[in-house]
Amino acid sequence: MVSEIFDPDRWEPVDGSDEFDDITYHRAVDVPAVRIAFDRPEVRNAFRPGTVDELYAALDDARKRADVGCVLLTGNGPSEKDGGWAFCSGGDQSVRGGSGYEYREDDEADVSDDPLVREAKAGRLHILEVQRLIRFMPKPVVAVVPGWAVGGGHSLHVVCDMTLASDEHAKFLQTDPDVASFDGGFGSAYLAKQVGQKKAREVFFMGKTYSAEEAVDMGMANEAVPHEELEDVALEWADEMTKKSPTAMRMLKYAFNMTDDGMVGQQVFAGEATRLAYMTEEAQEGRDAFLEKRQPAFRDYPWHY
Ligand code: S0N
Repeated sequence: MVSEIFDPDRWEPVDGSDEFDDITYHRAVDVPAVRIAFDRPEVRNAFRPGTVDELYAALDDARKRADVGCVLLTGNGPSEKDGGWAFCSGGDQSVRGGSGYEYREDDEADVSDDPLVREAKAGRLHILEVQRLIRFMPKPVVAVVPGWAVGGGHSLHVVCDMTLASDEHAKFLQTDPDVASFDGGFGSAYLAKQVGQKKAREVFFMGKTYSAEEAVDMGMANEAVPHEELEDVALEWADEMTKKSPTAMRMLKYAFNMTDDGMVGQQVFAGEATRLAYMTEEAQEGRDAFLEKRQPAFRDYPWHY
């Protein structure tokens, strides 16, 4: 069983996804969407370095697929041990070393025999690379939260484009300062853009647990739905979003990002504008003129206003 609320008739495993140990990766049968799920319910879906490697690989695969328009990020459950549900409880504290999270013997994602590669990978905080991948991928990523979203797991839901939560089991909690950790990037500063400065400081400084309804009221989650319906509604959202113009969706995501992302946000948005400009006859005239060693006939093209 993948997860108690997962409908096997609506999904098929992505080729090669059986290589993953800590996540599952499926594509929907009738919607151009994928489902990527933490699969460590016994530790509330905490991520160890290998989990993050796998998550990055699956997200990057989804990013590059031209036939995928939406990514659903979730957590499998419940825990067989105690029935608890989680989206993700952040960094696995049991493998946290002196300067970050460490690969251990049972973490099979540490594939390199090269000691230099092993050293470079030691003590990593590369969940931040995953955050950037979510932020910059040209399609919506929805956090589908069936249970606890805590610490680095809370930061992941914050950086996702939208958050859908189980009204029964979803709980939102920031424990970073309880374990001497701090996400000073999207997890805190971007959260403040969503819920306001006072509330974001409360989330981190007080470490209160918020229900799905409270998260919606605060503006950090979009909707709370009955637990059993969570994945169906997530697919409905993906269906809705993937019926819209891929170009418009991409430009909108980057436009929303741009005001907060500085020069990098401008670069990403401008790259997409350049891609669109390349599709015009005017741009193709520039290329053809160069290849034909002649002056481009740009005066044949209108000065639009
Ligand atoms: C999630 C909590 C609230 C659930 O409580 P509950 O339901 O009472 O269950 P427990 O009995 O506590 O847990 C069940 C089992 O799961 C294990 N477990 C839970 N969370 C973790 C975890 N994060 N790491 C390892 N194990 C975990 C429990 O130990 C228990 O196991 P057993 O049954 O064997 O006893 C509650 O569990 C809780 O508070 N968990 C800890 C949450 C936490 O503090 N997470 C870490 C926060 N920090 C980060 O995530 C940093 C991440 C990071 O890499 C980062 C670095 C730099 C910049 C940014 C970030 C970033 O935040 O992204």
